[in-house]
Amino acid sequence: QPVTILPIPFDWGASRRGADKGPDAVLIAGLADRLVLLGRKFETRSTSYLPPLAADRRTLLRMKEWGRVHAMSEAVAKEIATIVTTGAFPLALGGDHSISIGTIAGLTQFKRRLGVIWIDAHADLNTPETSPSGNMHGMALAVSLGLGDSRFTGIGGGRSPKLQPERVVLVGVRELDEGEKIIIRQHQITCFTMHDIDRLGMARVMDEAIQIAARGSDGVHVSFDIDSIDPKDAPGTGTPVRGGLNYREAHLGAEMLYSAQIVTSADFVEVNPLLDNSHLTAKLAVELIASLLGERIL
Ligand code: DIR
Ligand code: MN
Ligand code: MN
Ligand code: MN
Repeated sequence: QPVTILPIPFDWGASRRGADKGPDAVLIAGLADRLVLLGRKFETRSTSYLPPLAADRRTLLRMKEWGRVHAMSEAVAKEIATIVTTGAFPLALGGDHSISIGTIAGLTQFKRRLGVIWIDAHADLNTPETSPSGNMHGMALAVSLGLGDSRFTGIGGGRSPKLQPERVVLVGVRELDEGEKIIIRQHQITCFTMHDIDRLGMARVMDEAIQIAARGSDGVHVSFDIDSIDPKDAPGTGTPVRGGLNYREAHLGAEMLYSAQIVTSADFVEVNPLLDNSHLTAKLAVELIASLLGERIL
């Protein structure tokens, strides 16, 4: 299956600037060469589908830059839907994690029972009411579950919620806001924290995550926030949290996802090259994408 890379240079869902340089950083770090080595056919879309976001000044204390996030999300949903109709594997390069509002809205126009594996230090389950920051990248998964402002839960047309909580799995979580803990309990969302990974090991956690996301689903979307990985290995990200996945745990997860043959689309988000002179983080993203798409040690 060919891969279509969709660069989404957008950082208004986060408080620090620079994640909009993520797609370029990942492409410069050699993503295309890596896919050629893998023998995967691919194309890279231009960013001309994005409307002129700079002119949009609509903002609210509890939903910062919502005008720009909204315009981006609608454009991304449309573009992802187009990619799905071509039969290609959509690979979205963020951008901050608010881009997943659009990717999931686009995918679920076709996949009504989409499973999601959300690999992240955070849960991104805030609503405007629970968010301490007002940053919309912290609301992306909530929006996809139909929680929050209707201008966002309805992105991409009609149906909300886009996702069913029983097919959503969080992996790598270690920093939750109080309101997010309540939402996880209320909706019984499966959440494998770093504590679980320490106790059970990454292999067991991924086996269970794959089962839960794939059960009864018509596709599985992997939304990979690079801040899930320990800041020692992924320093270039806007909200680093100590105690994350190590290099091999992250690869094992990606390799197991490929082996399971369930993944139908992916996002790689929150790579911020302005915070990483070493360029280590973008390189790591390339390696993980390769593992997710079938690269093997032997
Ligand atoms: C925090 C941080 N929970 C918020 N979220 C981040 O602002 O809602 N998500 N950084 O990736
Ligand atoms: Mn910027
Ligand atoms: Mn995130
Ligand atoms: Mn995060």
